[in-house]
Amino acid sequence: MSSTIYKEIAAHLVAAEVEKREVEKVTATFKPDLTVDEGYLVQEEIVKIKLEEGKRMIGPKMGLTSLAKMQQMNVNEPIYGYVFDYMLIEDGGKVSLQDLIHPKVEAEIAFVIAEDIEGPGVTGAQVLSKTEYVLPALEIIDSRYKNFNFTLPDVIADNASTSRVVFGSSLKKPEQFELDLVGAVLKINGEIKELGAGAAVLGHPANSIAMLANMLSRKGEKVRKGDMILTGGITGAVMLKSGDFVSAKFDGIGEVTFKVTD
Ligand code: OOG
Ligand code: MG
Repeated sequence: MSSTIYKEIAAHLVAAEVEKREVEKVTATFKPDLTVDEGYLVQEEIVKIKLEEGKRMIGPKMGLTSLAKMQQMNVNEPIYGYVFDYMLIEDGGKVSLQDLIHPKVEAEIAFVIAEDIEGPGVTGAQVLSKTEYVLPALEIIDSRYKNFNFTLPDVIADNASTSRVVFGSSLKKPEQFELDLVGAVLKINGEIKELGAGAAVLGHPANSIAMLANMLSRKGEKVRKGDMILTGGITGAVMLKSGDFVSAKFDGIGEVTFKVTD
């Protein structure tokens, strides 16, 4: 099939993001038989549009890597998407609801990669030996689809709902921790909303990066030195409202916060 339809769907989803309006899922409109591979073709077109607009890519991210997330979104496989510079919010910074559609937040452990990691066959242990730092992160997801209602190909096409990312300012060497045993607490206005441990993410967050490297290898790509990568929400995501003060704390690793405004 010609790539026109993927370009058309990509332009439609980018317009929804830019105009801050929700749209019906692709499988209910453009293409009921959209496959996972085609979802990634649409995602690639979105990446092209952003790069053509002069946006800088920060790196890939993983999503739907914990049971909590898979159950909440009613899908059963991890996916990846891409983070761009305009999505970054500084630690302690502000996110305005006016810039977004219906944002939710999730607590994640992020990795800074020390050396290129090329699949297939990459293991979590290999990832750890090529990791410079780990750090706390909060991802603000904002599916362009009405009510976050999507199938696996839909959410892949929508760049995995990626919208904003707050990376924490405390960088730690990974060998100081058993990342699977690290506890995570997500609070809003001081109230605990979700909690979990690193092991929620595919047994160990490093396994998420290994899976990413193995998935990227299918199209001849790799995880790159310097990439700062989200490994996926440890718990379910929580809806945001104006005035929320959001914090995620990871035992020994540190805390990351932001504030929600109108
Ligand atoms: C898809 C994005 C998932 C994660 O960390 O699991 C994701 C969604 O839930 O809308 O970023
Ligand atoms: Mg996420």
